[in-house]
Amino acid sequence: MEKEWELFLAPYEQAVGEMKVKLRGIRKQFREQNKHTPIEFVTGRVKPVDSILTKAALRNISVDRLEEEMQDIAGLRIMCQFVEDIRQVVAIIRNRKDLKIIQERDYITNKKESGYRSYHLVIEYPVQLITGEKMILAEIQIRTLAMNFWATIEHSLNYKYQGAFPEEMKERLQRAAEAAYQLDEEMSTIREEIQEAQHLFSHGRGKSKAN
Ligand code: 0O2
Repeated sequence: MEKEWELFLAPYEQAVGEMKVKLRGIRKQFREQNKHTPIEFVTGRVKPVDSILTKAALRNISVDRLEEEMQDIAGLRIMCQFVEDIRQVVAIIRNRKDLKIIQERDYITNKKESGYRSYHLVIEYPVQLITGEKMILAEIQIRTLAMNFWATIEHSLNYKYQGAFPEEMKERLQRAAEAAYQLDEEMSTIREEIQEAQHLFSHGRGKSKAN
């Protein structure tokens, strides 16, 4: 990689590294307290230079405006077991003092035409450099394991077909997205029933102890 790009991307690498530690820290705290963690796992990446250049050309972003106009050079992804966990993760992130949410895109309520579902946050995150503080834009994608399964496969097929899916493939992917949605719904129902049963059980136990 050219030295100039390496220098440009260094603060983004730092931001992604720090954010991964912090988001994994949330998961650790839930586990330590024996609570259901809304975060199953976290990944992060800095966008490769060739992807930055392709996206910049596609969106008419000039290279000297990348810092201001490309929001996902630093990208974090949070995977959750249940759809309900996503709201909880957003609420936790909203409460943090070390970053600022500047945009939210809810592709769960409003899924994309492709079938893509995820909750996106664009944040401002300050990194401390030897030259002082630098504000970095980063995108956090929050999704269930089922949404991630779909998006990962669709993304790699997209790469293969360069975004120009044959109509049949497009329809199949839309149907697969619907199946992933149904799976999330079903899992939520199962979860609710388990929670209700646990509540009844502990309530019942409490009662018999009192008697
Ligand atoms: P990468 O790093 O290859 O994932 P838009 O103008 O709506 O197209 P914008 O403004 O860039 O998009 O922001 P958006 O939609 O909030 O976020 C774009 C990112 O969301 C993409 O990044 C993907 O990671 C993900 N994404 C959005 N739509 C889809 C989709 O249909 N399928 C899949 N698999 N992922 C999607 P990039 O730029 O593709 O980069």
